Amino acid sequence: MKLIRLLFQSFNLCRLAVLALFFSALPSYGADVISLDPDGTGPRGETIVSSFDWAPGSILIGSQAGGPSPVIPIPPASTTAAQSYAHGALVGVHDEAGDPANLDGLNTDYQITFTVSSGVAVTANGDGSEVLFSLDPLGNNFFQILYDDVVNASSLSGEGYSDGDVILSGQLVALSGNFAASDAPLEALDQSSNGDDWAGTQTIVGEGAQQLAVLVSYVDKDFFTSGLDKGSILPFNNSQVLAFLQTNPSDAFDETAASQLPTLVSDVGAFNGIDGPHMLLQIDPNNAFTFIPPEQACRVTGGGNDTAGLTEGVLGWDGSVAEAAAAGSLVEVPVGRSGKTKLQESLGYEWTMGGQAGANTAKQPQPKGEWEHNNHAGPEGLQFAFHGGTSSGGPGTEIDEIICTDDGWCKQARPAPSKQIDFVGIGEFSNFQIDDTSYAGDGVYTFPGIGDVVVGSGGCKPGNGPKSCNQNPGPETGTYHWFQVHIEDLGEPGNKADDGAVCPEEGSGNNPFAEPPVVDNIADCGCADFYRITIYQGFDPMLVDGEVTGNINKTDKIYEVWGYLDGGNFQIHPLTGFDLK
Ligand SMILES: [Ca+2]
Ligand SMILES: [Ca+2]
Ligand SMILES: [Ca+2]
Ligand SMILES: [Ca+2]
Repeated sequence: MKLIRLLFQSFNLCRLAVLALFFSALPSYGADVISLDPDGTGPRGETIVSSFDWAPGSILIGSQAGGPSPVIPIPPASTTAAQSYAHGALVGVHDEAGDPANLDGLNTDYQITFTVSSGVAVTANGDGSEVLFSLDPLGNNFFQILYDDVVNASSLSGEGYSDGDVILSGQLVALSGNFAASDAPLEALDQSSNGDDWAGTQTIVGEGAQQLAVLVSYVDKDFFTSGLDKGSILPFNNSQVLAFLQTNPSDAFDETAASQLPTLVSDVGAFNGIDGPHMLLQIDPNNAFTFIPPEQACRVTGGGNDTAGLTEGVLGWDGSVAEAAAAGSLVEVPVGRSGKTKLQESLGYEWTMGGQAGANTAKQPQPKGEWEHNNHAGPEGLQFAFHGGTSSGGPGTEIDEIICTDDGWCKQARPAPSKQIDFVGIGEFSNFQIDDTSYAGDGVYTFPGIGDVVVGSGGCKPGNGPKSCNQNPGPETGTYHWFQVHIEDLGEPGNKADDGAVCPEEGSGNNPFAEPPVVDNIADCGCADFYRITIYQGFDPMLVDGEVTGNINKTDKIYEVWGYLDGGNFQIHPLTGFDLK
């Protein structure tokens, strides 16, 4: 029974300091009001709601498919992959002013409930007295809100939470928080007002708090009539306490989104939190609403294998790059002066790319990302670096618009609203080299028009001062170029295709910026991540208040390569609070 003693170590300042650091890295979410019709097509009208107040409910911590079993007791100084299951019922809302409000008929004529399950990584401190929670994307993951005109949710049996109509569904995309056991003696688990229904089962005592975010993938517009859509975020705060005082510990939980009757029977042993294999806690969640237009609800990072180019916690690009190559091809080259030609194998192209689109970076003022594409080799000696956005490109270069297509995510990737993303913007070349004569000897480059590129000054920029211009003489900017990037986030890491996967050479074919837009193609999750960049003929930029104006060419391509990644990884993510500021 060493763990009992371990669990009862007192909470100390050192652990509080760790927690403060942990919470400082969380994204924050702006709150919006929604219009809710609580009975859908029923007789009640809609009302403005700023947040949902859920009644105290139950959460079960158990084993994750493929993970260690049992997970309780949680070993000190370790991280355990677990699975959580929870449910609860709505008791009230807050109105537009943030004040408590009732919904007419709630819990008498109808009921609104939720069920949720997700993977959770549980990290215990050295003496096991406190755990930190984070989202484990490998676990099964669902969240749903249900409407039921039968009022039948039972906190003790755990039944009746999942048997209504699904009016909102989504996935948990962020989770953090803690639970700390106190040094108080064991208590009865079920101390709710109707007495002990748990036959004297005892529990450790403690409390914790969590922040969570649900990415919405479906809303029933009969209920959520405005202010919420596919791609929006539900930010939650939650408290967990032991023992149960406000409600009953539940006997059972729903294991899947399709479940209408709980099938996972709670088994906490004689001592909840000590015996296992499950652990129960009383929860008390609330959630607000963050509206995001569905077509703009995602962002992307790309780069190295380990990081996908993302600096965790900062959400900027870490500077690492992914890589790919276009296969060589046969080109006709002249032989002698007789006009004869022969087929010769070209070298193909090799390139690396990385960056992010949709998140802020530390380098203001371009708020919507940065992208870098480097062509390292090609049949005409083509080499260049191309930058869009932030100070790595010229002033005013930027990522202008981002559109996601192909709902959902591939199992091995983290929860995201979409599998494909396209973004367009303005960028600039540097370190540009191409042979004077074209590879085929016909005076025409493989990419006609690419020879007209003028590179930027590489440091002599407005705002950098005359000293920089003296050291780096040249034009303030080179030619500016409209560009488009298309990414399919399919593999994780994105450089291996599965046997039997259908991976078209030119990708899915989606192009939301085409006229008319092409958005309905579904990519195969068995493929590696896919990338295409298209760069258009340059124009001479004019900067007005830092904004690029000029005759932007969006029709004549001067460079386009595509392919499945040979190394590195793209990750499409839901927008976080960081991205919304
Ligand atoms: Ca109604
Ligand atoms: Ca029900
Ligand atoms: Ca009870
Ligand atoms: Ca990927």
